[in-house]
Order: sequence, then structure tokens, then C-alpha cells
Amino acid sequence: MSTEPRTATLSRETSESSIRLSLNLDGTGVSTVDTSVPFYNHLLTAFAKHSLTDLTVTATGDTDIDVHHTVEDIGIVLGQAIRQALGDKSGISRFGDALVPLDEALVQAVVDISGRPFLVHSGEPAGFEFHLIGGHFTGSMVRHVFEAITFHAGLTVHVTVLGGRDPHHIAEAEFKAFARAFRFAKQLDPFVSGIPSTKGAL
Ligand SMILES: [Mn+2]
Repeated sequence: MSTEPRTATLSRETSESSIRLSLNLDGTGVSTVDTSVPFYNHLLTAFAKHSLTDLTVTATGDTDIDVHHTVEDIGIVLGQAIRQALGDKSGISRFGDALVPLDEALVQAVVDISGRPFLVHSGEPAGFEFHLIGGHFTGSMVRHVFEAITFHAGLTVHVTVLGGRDPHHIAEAEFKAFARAFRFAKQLDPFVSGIPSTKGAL
């Protein structure tokens, strides 16, 4: 089993956003999240808490245009940091799944730390993508963030919204379900020796 600390610290500067992010995959879910996008702070705080990942994010960007660039770019950096912190993936459970409600909303998430980026995302109710949650966070960005994380972390992720009406509940349940599935996938399993793949690499 790997004894290397599973941590990463990354910075990313572009003309559209400025991001500094650090995480510890073997944390307790402690977070300090200041993205300048309030509802996204809420979602990332939930991700940290329910995946038992310690997470610090400081970001600014051209949110006067739209929150899109800043939100997406943080997703990219979070994915890159997850990939880096996972290292060679020896000793991990690899697979995780979760079924998480938030009142009327119900979301299933399945994560495979496969090294092969693939997102299957379905079930958000019609019009969800156009709703401005908190008056600033477009519903469409939920899938877009999962795309960014999945692609840059090298994860296979299935997120299925099974029910829900309130956009805040649905978005939050999606992040909690993903977080909890990721928690189990990344955890070190004492019964696993080496890299959990028949081909010897993930
Ligand atoms: Mn985009």
C-alpha cells in the first residue's frame, strides 16, 4: 500500500481566471472554499465534506461577464489535482457508488478510478440547465463541472438524477452523491495490494 501523502497543490492563471487549489485525499473533509461564486462554494464545500477530502480553493475571475469561466476552470484544476494526488493508484478500492437524497431529490453516482475519462450524466428535469441557482449559477454548469473533473482526473463517472424538483436540491444532491462515490473509490483498501487492475496500470 502506498505510503506517499496523497496531496496536490496547483495554480492556474489565464486571462479569464486565477486559481489556487490544494487538496488532501486522506483528509477529514475540512475545507476553505472562496471561488467568488457563492453557490459553487456551497457545492465544493459539500464535495469536500462528503468525500473526506481536505480542500482549499481561492479563485477570482471574470465573473462580471459570467461565472462560466471561473466555475469550469476550477473544475479543471480540481480534476488535475485529484489525478496528481492519486499517484499510481496502488492500494485503492477503485470503485465507489452512492445513492443520496436531499428531500425530494435523489441522485445515484458511480465512480471508477479507471484512468479513462468518461462521463454519463442524465436525469436532470427539463429546464434545469437554464435555471439560475442563487441568481448566478446556471444549472448547465453542474454537468460542465463533472465533465471537467472527469476528464482531467481520468475518472469514469455515472451520475443519474432519479428524482427532484428544486434546482438547488438537485445540484447539491448531485455533488454529494459524486463526493460519496468518490470517497469509497479513492479509499485505501487493506485487502488490495498493488494497482487494482488486471493490466497492472490505471
Ligand atoms: Mn465551457
